[in-house]
Amino acid sequence: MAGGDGIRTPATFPPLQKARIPRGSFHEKSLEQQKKGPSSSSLSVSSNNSPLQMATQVVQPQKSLESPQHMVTPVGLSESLGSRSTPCSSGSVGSDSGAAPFDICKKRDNKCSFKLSRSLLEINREKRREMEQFSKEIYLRPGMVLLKKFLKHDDQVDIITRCQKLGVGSGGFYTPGYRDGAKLSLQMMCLGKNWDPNSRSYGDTRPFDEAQPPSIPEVFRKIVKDAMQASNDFLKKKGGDVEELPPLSPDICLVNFYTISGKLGLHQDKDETKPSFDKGLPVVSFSLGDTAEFLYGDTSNVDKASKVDLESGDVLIFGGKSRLIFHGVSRIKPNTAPNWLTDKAELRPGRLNLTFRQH
Ligand SMILES: O=C(O)CCC(=O)C(=O)O
Repeated sequence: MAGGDGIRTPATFPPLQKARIPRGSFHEKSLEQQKKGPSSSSLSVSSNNSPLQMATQVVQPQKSLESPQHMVTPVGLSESLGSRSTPCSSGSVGSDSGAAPFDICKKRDNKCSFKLSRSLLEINREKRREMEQFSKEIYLRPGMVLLKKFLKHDDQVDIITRCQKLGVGSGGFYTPGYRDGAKLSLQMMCLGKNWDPNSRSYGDTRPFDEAQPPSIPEVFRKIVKDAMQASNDFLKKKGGDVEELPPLSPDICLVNFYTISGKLGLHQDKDETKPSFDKGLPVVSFSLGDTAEFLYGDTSNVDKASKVDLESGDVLIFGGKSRLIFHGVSRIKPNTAPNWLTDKAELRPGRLNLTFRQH
């Protein structure tokens, strides 16, 4: 494990409240706490007039056929980020041992086929509308590219279906929880290698049940490769001194399922190896289901972070100069998943996120 101390960890930490978590874990600190600073215990966030705010606008596809606009905005101080601590890949010191495996999909019929609650005609109409919004690349900053709507519809359904099946099996989703029994409203599963939130290190099995993480499906690797290719083609076209990113051969995938109250505090992904960082090997992130407000910046200061929406089908890549950016999820926007997806894949309300890395 490279990166020394602050692996996937914010730079500063508030006093522990409920959980007895090893000091320094980024799970300790909610976004709210990060905004307020280590000494604050208040839950509300007030002003939106911070001189530290930086506003950036880039192009984003809209729901209509008109000229697409994508907003990348600073994190407004007026935004209430709630008091929950960071979920999922944040904050686990235990598991839900004995509990039924978490199913990211709603109930299916006995034959395991999907029940459609809306007519195929309606679903196809919505799919056509979405396809007309063509995919698009957005340059967020050096080393950081967002591929809007990159994941094909069938691939999105396939990814959810595979994660659902893996998630209810051995090494599947579990509820990260605190030692005192407090639970977080987010589920996590690792593929390839296990990432242990307590030691912030990778291993072959997970400490609490010795389960081996399932392997990364080959189809997922192929999509990662295609996304890297698309990103580099885009960067090449951009020209100038824009850096292309080195190819990633992922051996780790963290799968997070955020419920609609899920969040993830600003942190860096620093648990991979030094050679991986030295080469600037990127993190490739798939978003499915409800939209996430994603924060990113050079420090763990939420007020200085920029914000971009990650919608279902989006692929975010950050490597090279952006490999160690601070990033997190400030909120999940309820009811924003495309209807065709929730109908077909029967995904629960919330968001599925897969981040691929190379150890
Ligand atoms: O959900 C996301 O988009 C980010 C996930 C993440 O930062 C992580 O798993 O380390």
